[in-house]
Amino acid sequence: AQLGVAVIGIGKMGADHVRRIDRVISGARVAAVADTDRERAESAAAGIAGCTAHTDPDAAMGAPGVDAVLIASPGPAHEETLLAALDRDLPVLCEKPLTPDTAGALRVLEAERKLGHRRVQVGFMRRYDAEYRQLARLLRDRELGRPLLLHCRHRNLSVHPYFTNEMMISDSVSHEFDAARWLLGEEIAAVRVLRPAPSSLAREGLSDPQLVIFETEGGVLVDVEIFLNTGFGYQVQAEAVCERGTARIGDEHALVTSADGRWGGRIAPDYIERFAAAYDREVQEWADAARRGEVTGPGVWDGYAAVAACEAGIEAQRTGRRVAVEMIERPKYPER
Ligand code: ISE
Repeated sequence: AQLGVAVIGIGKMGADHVRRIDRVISGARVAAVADTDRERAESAAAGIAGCTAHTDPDAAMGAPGVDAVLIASPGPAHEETLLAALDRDLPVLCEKPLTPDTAGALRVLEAERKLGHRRVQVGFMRRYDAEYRQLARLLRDRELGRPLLLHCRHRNLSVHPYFTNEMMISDSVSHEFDAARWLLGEEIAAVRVLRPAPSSLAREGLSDPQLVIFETEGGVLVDVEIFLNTGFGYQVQAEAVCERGTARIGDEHALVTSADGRWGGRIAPDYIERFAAAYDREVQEWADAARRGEVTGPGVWDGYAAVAACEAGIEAQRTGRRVAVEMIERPKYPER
């Protein structure tokens, strides 16, 4: 039988996931949608056979045919929906951030631990990107020796005027925190933030770009250029510097044209396009695992670790100091 998914939050990401579950992946269908804006929910449900529209996430989770939940609402709304989903023992795919702060993340961690099995996956889609996977394998197998440095560039075409300095860490750099933990297999120990004189193209008050530098427990240094108003496109790049060589991803060399005395290629405008294949694979693997009663992707612990690093990052941004990441000891946790 197909996995009936309730999609909570029909913003940019939620709408894309509805399309993906409806038309791209196999073995799953959209059984319900919820959005605080009723019209949005109704227009998302229209045309999908058997899909009901709701304004209340809990009503969507309880709707007929719902076996799993995909949470794509704004971060501050995640905790309540996560706890309700765990209460119903439903498999969850939750977009990042897991929660806005570590206190909330720990409550989710505790609820899942009490349930006795893993149910929640966090939407760190870079783990499903083909190039990231190649880099992860190379680093894990120590093909170029031990990693020493990781240089990251994370650039957006533009962001909404409501984007804050804090969100540059919690919404954007959270991906590098997770990617670094996953690529290097180590927790993050401390974070620093440096800010150049901002671009005049960023809105007043937004310190764009910023340089976020962090250390892993094993002493690898990671630097992240976070630049959200580039005006030219969406770029996510990483270069690992290892003892015997370097490895680099995200250079977009897919198609290079030569014409009119110039050579060049296209830059994706946003994450929806840049990570389309990664999202497809992420949601397909999540749904396949959910049908077997398993979670195979990044879980609550990974979500918590990223939130803890973000908290330190925001403090470092505010104070200009090096801030240590504080985390609880990893609890004994069910494997599946
Ligand atoms: C957005 O929320 C994302 O998750 C994107 O991957 C990131 O590039 C962007 O900066 C965030 O706002």
